Amino acid sequence: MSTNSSKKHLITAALPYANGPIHIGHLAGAYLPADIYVRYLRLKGEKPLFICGSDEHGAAITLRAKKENKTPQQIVDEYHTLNKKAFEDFGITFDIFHRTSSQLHHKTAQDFFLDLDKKGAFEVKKSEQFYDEDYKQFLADRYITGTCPKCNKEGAYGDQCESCGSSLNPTELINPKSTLSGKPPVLKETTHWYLPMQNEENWLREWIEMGILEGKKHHDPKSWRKPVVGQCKSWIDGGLQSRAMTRDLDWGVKVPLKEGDGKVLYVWLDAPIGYISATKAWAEENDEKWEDYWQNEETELIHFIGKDNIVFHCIIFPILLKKHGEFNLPVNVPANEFLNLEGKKISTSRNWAVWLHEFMEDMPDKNDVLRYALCSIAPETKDSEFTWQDFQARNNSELVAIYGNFVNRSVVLTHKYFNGKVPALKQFPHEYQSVVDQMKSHIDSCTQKLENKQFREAQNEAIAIARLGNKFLAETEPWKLIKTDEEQVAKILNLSLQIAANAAIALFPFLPESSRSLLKMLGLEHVSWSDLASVDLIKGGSKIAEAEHLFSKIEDAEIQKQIDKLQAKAEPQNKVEVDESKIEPIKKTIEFDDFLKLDIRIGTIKAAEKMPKSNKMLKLQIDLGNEERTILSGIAKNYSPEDLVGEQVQVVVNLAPRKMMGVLSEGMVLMAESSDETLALLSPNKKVSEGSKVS
Ligand code: B3M
Ligand code: ZN
Repeated sequence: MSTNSSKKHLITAALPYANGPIHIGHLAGAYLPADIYVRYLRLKGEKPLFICGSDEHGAAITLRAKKENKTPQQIVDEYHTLNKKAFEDFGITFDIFHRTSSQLHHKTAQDFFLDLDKKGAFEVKKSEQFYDEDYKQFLADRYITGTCPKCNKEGAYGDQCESCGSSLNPTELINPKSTLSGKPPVLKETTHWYLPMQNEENWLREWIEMGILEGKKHHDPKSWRKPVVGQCKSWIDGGLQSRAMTRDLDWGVKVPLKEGDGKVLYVWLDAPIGYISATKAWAEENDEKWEDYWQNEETELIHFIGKDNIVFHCIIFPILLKKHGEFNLPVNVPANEFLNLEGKKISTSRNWAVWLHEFMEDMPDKNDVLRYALCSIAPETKDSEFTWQDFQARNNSELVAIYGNFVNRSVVLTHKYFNGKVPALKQFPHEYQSVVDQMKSHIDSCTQKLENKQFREAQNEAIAIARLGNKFLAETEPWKLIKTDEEQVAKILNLSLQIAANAAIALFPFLPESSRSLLKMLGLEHVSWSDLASVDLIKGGSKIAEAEHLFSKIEDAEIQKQIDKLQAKAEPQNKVEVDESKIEPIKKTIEFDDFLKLDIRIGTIKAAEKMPKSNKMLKLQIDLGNEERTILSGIAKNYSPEDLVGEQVQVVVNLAPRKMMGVLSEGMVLMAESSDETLALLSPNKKVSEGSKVS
């Protein structure tokens, strides 16, 4: 059977932002499934082109640079190198890992933009946007923070609230502030190039719902994942709108028009074009034609991404490609859902993540195991969860106890009974036909699942081959039989080794390193997917190498260390960034006697209410043990009255009473004020009796 076809495949995996390292969520979301698929295609004899690179523009990069006091170029250089290595370490076999800061990319993106502009694809419109007067610049959405209008949490970004996940417009934020000056921004007029997406609704719907493009069958819409189609439909149903394709920013691909001076292309216009420029760079290096991949209708374009990128790959980029007119649209966009970690959402800012480069330092020989564990829980149809315990169990009870054990027994026994020579058989041992049938059925399912891009189930079918072999050995017990029936043992071991070879090939896309070791052990070098299901892969009489352990057990202590590390390095949920410029200078030194003049006591808040006509003041009734006092406190923005009842607080009780807003306030409640003006009450860290002295 020849599985080689003339069809070309262009496989892309989302270009990661070069503003931070890669974590397991990224790997499970896009890179691992893409790599599994590409390895499968290569084994079938196809020559897929596997493209990726760093996304080096956008406000995510400039913000990071500002935070670290570096230039954007320094940031992208640093993370491009780190991430490229992480992908190599985990066996992600891109044909090229390019960069969007390269000249070739800038030129490609500018030409693309100019082409669309000439075709009249854009509307040039003036609008009012937020501007920082101190810094004299327009503010990218990410540069504006404020209170989320949907969930009321502070710190929402101009484009999205990370607390509730809503996408926002910067003008919707309550109390918007520029992250540059910290001041409220002003609205100022600016010009941008907009893509009127509302005009594209009809063909998009036809393309996504029916797989029809320009009257022709383009792809099978049933092959698309339901959540992907669902998200696209709900975008279209919600009404597509014009979206600005340019930004006022100085980091990015410059708008190649005189009127666009000082502006750059929107990062979501520039980044997907990165797939095209990466293809060009690869073609130049390899003496190939990039057009074969983008402009030949026979080529299948597939984008592997995470679910947060669906609209860009299924709506915006396809519109751009179609407007250009000479490019293929993707035949599938197998987006994954999210991977959670130990019960929580993975969060870069809170350092709740397993970073690939750190994993590699801690467990340098477990890269295949991580691939296996992540594929076992791949979030293909719904969010899933990684736990260290599950990782350990997958290793110890599946890879070590089943696959490793089966291979080891087969190889060791062949050495013990037959001097490492594969016993030659005169004919196939028909008494074991059912085992071979079962193996074939796992192989067929595995192939089917791979074709359908159901990698989690495909891996299950592949490991089932090893499980079958392990069971076969356990049931036939050649170690007992050897005393009485050497000929039968020869048959058993021959078949075991053939099953092991099949497992190695079927598992190759998932566990490339261990498969390579096993194939080497069995003396097989060049294998292909079409070799599968054969029980004559290793020739009788050929010599196999000594057994080597493919996997090793992971002890509890090692897992506990990882769990502790995760907890220890995690930032508290509500950590407030330190803004040094706002830390007040320390006041003049005082004498101890001056300090003793203060009488500070612990009191319990018995009642709290808002002061009429004030959004700052609360009126508190505080029990000080031997008396109750009324005290006004300016904490209404940070606490609601009902949250305060029962709280213990520190009160300066000998402060002269003051009349405020018509109420006599008899003391002062102490609190901390953080540099972002958040107020926090200073409660004792365990309950004490009312009236306790603070000293
Ligand atoms: N860099 C977003 C992300 O990393 C973006 C993907 C670009 S793909 C063209 O999630
Ligand atoms: Zn929100």
